[in-house]
Amino acid sequence: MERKQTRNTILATLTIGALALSALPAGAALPASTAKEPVEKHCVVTVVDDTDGVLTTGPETCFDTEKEVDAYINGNSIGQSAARSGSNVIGKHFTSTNYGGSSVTVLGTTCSGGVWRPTGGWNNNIESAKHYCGSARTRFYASSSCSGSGRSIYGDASSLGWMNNKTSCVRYG
Ligand SMILES: [Ca+2]
Repeated sequence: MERKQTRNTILATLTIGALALSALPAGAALPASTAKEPVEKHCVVTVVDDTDGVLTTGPETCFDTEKEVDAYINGNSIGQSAARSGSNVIGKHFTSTNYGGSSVTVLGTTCSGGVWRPTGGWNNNIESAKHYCGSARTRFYASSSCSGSGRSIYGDASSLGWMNNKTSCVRYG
């Protein structure tokens, strides 16, 4: 009896939850033109702490375009592209293949083996990456501790292949 009541309570909770979820799209009631695709964003995160090789990044600064990211990084006017050398970029990751979708650029100091854990919408979402670590590799792991099997790149990668949408930890160098 008690077990059944518990089960009914759970079912009721699930039903309410489902109703709440199904209400979200209807409640959005956006104009058709803005309801099609998730809006792409291009963000920059900066390493603010490196303790024992774990890179902690500060709040995201996001823009509508990559050009704005480049300008932000270079401190130049919008329209100038970022120079790879001389910047502090240690990685740039994209949520779709072929450097598409949204992007997150990681500003750090060196590619000396530090690890960064993608947070929020970046976690389990990376599918391509541009490489900024010179001859050092950048390695993508499914494990949030950057252990176990991973996929290494030594140059730009238009697809992470079997690691697409699985990265929870990135090691630079
Ligand atoms: Ca993705």
